[in-house]
Amino acid sequence: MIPTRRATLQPEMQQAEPPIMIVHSTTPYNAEPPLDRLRAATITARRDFYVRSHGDIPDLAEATHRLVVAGLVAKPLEFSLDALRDGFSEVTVTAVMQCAGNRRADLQLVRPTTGDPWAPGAIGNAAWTGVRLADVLNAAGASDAESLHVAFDSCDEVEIEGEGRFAYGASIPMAKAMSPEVLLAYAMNGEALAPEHGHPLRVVVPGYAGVRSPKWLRRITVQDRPSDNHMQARDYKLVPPHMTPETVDWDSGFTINEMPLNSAICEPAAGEVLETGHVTVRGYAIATARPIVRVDISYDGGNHWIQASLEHDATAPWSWTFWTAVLDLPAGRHELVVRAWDSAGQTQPARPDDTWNFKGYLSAAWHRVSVSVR
Ligand SMILES: Nc1nc2c(c(=O)[nH]1)N[C@H]1C(S)=C(S)[C@@H](COP(=O)(O)O)O[C@H]1N2
Ligand SMILES: [Mo]
Repeated sequence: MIPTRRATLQPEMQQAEPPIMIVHSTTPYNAEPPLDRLRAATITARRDFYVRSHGDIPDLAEATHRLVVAGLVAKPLEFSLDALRDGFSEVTVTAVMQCAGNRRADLQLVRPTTGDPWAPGAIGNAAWTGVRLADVLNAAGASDAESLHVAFDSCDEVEIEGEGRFAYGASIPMAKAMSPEVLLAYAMNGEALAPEHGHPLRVVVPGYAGVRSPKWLRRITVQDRPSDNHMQARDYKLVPPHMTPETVDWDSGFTINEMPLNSAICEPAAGEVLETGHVTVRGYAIATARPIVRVDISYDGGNHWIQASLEHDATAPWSWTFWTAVLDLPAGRHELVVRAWDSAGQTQPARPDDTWNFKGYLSAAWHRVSVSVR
């Protein structure tokens, strides 16, 4: 048994400035920052970084932790953290981590779904430091055949009704595993990984849903099929809208890997009462594998649009785009709306109704915030 602890009660998790989080559950610990905190800096500080955990946070000692690399490899390997650091070149990749359930609350306005009602805060951007997964796989003599999968096993235990208790696991296709941005990370924003983010070692798969970035990593297996872990096989798939928890056929769903184009208004907050005059609207936009080229803001529910100014670090392709628009709003109620465009001319669906699914995944419709001006 791995010793576990309650995330919210641990003294080592307490920080100088106490975090102000919206806590969806304490056991397991699931929390997201208020949106003005999320928009405060392009690199999200630990105190403002969402936490998505399916079980208790394991208490792992870096000195005794080991990573096993096995399966379809010429030479199975085992590493301590020091051996990983000494054996491979260290790289830092700035990348967004985002939950497939980010913005689920909007889908729940259409019809109920399972899962926590995440606002647009189940996302954060960090500078992840570690070694390339590809380098470790190559050291083990893994084949890079495109039909292979790289499976990960973690130290935390998850309990699911009807499934019992099992260790968290997931997998990614070999082609992504061999991509240079995919890391085995031991640091986040220049500090050792925090317990809630996977200390001492996690996977970071930029562009993919957070579920494919296992925390508290203990084993990598190269295999000819995706992981058979519950998280990979019977969860985190997009299923058609007619399916329910009772009728779901997981094999007909598609695995959520790359995340869709999305954007959200972080300021002003929903329901905010503003003074007449200039109103600064701020938020984020995110695309996968393509840049955000335009962000439109509407002040009247989507009839008229203006273009926001964009802030993106061209050297950080896996980072998000912050945007800002200044509006001049007369007195009254206004529905602010955002939609982003990527360089392939794709944009977000207008209504959450069009993408509703009972798990509440990939909520990416135009984000709407109602405010009043007096
Ligand atoms: N071992 C393990 N890894 C995990 C999870 C988990 O519960 N256990 N949750 C996943 C999910 S669904 C998400 S969205 C991200 C969240 O990462 P964060 O808590 O560091 O923000 O971790 C992923 N990795
Ligand atoms: Mo997630």
